[in-house]
Amino acid sequence: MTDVEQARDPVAAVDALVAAVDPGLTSPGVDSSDAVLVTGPWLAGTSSLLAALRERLPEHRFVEADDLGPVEAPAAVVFVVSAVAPITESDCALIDRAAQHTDLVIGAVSKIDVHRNWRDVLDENRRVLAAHAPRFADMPWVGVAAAPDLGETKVDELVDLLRTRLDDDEVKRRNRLRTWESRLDAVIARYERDGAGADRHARVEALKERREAVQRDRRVSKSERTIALRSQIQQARVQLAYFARNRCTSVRTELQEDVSAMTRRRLPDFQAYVTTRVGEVVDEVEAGITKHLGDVAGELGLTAPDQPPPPSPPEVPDPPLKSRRTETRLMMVLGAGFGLGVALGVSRLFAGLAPGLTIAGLAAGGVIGLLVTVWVVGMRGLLSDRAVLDRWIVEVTNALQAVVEERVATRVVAAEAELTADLGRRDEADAKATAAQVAEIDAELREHAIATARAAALRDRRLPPLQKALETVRAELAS
Ligand SMILES: Nc1nc2c(ncn2[C@@H]2O[C@H](COP(=O)(O)OP(=O)(O)OP(=O)(O)O)[C@@H](O)[C@H]2O)c(=O)[nH]1
Ligand SMILES: [Mg+2]
Repeated sequence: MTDVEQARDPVAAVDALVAAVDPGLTSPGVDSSDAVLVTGPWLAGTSSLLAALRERLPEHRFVEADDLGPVEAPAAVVFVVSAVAPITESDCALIDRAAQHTDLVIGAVSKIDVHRNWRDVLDENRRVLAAHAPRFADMPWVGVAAAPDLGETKVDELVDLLRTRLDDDEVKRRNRLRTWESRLDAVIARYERDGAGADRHARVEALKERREAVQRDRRVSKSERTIALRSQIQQARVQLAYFARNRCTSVRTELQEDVSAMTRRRLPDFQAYVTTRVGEVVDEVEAGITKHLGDVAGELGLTAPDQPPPPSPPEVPDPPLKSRRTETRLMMVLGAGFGLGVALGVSRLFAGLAPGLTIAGLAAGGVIGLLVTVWVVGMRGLLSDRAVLDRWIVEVTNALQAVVEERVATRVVAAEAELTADLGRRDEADAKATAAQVAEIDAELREHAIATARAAALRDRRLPPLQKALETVRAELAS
């Protein structure tokens, strides 16, 4: 484009001005269009005014916000607000957005046919907007009635204003300057945001928190598991010892009951029976230990400890029944004496009652005396055997108790060692997993830091020319 053409085209002139500051800035990325944007808050009367303007100025294109292209800068913005009340903060945000690429903004207070005090509202609107942004301090304001309940439409002032301003080259120039201003503002803000890592801030914070949480969880679970293992082992020790003692006590009671009802016939098999019962108790306690330790391991998520070879039950010695020779002989003598006494008594009784039966009496006395002797000796022997067996049972069960208690102690100690080792292995695996997780988080944090540093470098490089361009544009707008 030649200088002459540039002088004729105000848009090209402004673009050239900016490019002179920074040759990289060739276009603001927004096209200057000839459309007039008519917009305003809800129910302000926008559509009515738009229709009226289309009728009065058919040579111009009027659009509502939805009809405007995304990169289209309108030639003018008519901001419609109802005369019913002054504008609010949200209306200010609306006008900011509508007029971001356009310098020519005209305020239109609508429905002035029904609101007599519309001039007060208009003054208040002017004041509020001027306070909101200095660029709106000098904007023109008009009153309109595009769809009055009675009488004619009143849009003449607005129509005249648009007619004179829309063809003004100075207005076009200022519109383009305004487009550049808002674009440069946005680009600078973006560089600053990226350079400060604002968009990454939330993610970085979340990552740091996760890192912290991962490490804390690991520490807590490690110490929790160690404490749990210790207390479970302690409990196992106490409960299993109690269980073993209990089994011994009940088997002793059971066997002692058997002894107190002992007969001669059962006597020979009794030792074998006791040996079987002792073996059963040893097996029961062994099974109890295995189950309890398996449960402990299961509860802690560890492998159940290995089962050692079954224990050998304690030796059951012979009951000391045979060593009663002297006592037996003594019993024989006493029993014989007792029998002789009975025999004499019986034969005397016969002789006294019937002297003819003396011989028969003698014989009967002898037989009865012999029977009594045998019975007394036998009874005495059985009672003494029972007492011996009772003591023997106590000895056997004491030995049994010592064996099973020792078994409990050994197996609990072994299980403690095994479970602790397993826990250590698991802790190590956990530590590895945690370290991998933390490393992953650290890698992402590093990436963010690098990206932010890069963005900061880019910002430092790009900001000075952009700021210079913005200053130039603002100076032009102010002049
Ligand atoms: N008295 C009077 N009423 C008007 C005037 N202009 C619009 N209205 C009424 O205001 C209401 C809204 O008018 P619209 O033109 O549809 O307003 P809008 O801003 O396009 O409304 P939305 O698109 O729904 O937000 C309608 O009931 C119109 O009749 C006016 O100048 N005088
Ligand atoms: Mg509408």
